[in-house]
Amino acid sequence: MESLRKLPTVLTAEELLDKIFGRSSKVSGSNVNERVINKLSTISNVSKDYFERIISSHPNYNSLPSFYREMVDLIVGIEEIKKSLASLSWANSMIQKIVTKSIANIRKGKNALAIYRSACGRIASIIEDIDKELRFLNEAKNKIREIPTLQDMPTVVVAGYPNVGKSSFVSLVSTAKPEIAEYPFTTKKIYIGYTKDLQFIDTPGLLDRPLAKRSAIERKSILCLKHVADAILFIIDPTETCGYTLKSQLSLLEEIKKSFGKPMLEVYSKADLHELRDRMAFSAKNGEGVKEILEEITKIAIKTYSQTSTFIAVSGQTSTQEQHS
Ligand SMILES: Nc1nc2c(ncn2[C@@H]2O[C@H](COP(=O)(O)OP(=O)(O)OP(=O)(O)O)[C@@H](O)[C@H]2O)c(=O)[nH]1
Ligand SMILES: [Mg+2]
Repeated sequence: MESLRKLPTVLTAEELLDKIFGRSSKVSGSNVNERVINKLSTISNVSKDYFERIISSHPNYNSLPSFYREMVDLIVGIEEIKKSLASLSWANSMIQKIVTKSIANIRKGKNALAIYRSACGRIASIIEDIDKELRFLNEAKNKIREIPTLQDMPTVVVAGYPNVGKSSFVSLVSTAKPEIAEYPFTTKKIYIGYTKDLQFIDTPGLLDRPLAKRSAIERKSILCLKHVADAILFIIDPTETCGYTLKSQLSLLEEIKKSFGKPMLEVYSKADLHELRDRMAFSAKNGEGVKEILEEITKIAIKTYSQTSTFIAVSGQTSTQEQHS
């Protein structure tokens, strides 16, 4: 999502005051009145440009595709962003009013320096008042930039309990290089990798529990399963070396089948450690089964993708269903 990647850095109140007053300090004029009016105009222009640039850099969140909209809402909160932007808008209009009024008073012959000092004091306190919102928007930008941009192509979401070997599989078959470690919840964000035919999404591990109890990290996985998966590769670690029982992993599997109704391939990981072959099995250690599973999931994902992507002949344009838009 280009608009989300391009969100600008937001200055703190102190930095913004330095910027505004730094610029106005360089302004001159042929007499005191003219100089003060020029300084005030500069303050007005610099702050107006700044606030408008920040506000307009944000997209209309309600019209974003659902994956991005829900992801922003999950990791930052859309209402919070809107409230913070409204505070910036408020600060901007207050500053414009102060400047307009001050300039009018100077033109009426009132003491220019006294008016200038009072205007600067009021403007500084307005900007200090929105320090919290400015900092929030900067943090929001950092978090939002981490949301990966998805391609419109057959997409496999890899899911399962923590520590079962999801990232190991994704890093073997695709360009993604997520961290792999012998403890649960290693993966905390969404990793995207590509094969020749597929977009692979490695997700944080899920526990078998109701949605209301899920952590924000788990909810990222849920959003991928819900909005972007053409097919789900569900990885089961029957050795239980992941730290979770086979029973709870199978219970999660049933839950995901019921909740999303997406085509799914369920496979065993860590095939070097067990003999179970009633499902396809792979080993990230010795490579057994990896190629076969990749071929199978590629077939499934391509088939679903081609069925859900609808070609609309009207006006000769190609359009796709919501999940690919
Ligand atoms: N013996 C063996 N160990 C494996 C295999 N695949 C993964 N592991 C080990 O299992 C542990 C977890 O692997 P990850 O790929 O990080 O698991 P994950 O499912 O991505 O874990 P989270 O990101 O925490 O949900 C690591 O110590 C891996 O080395 C395998 O095929 N055989
Ligand atoms: Mg992982």
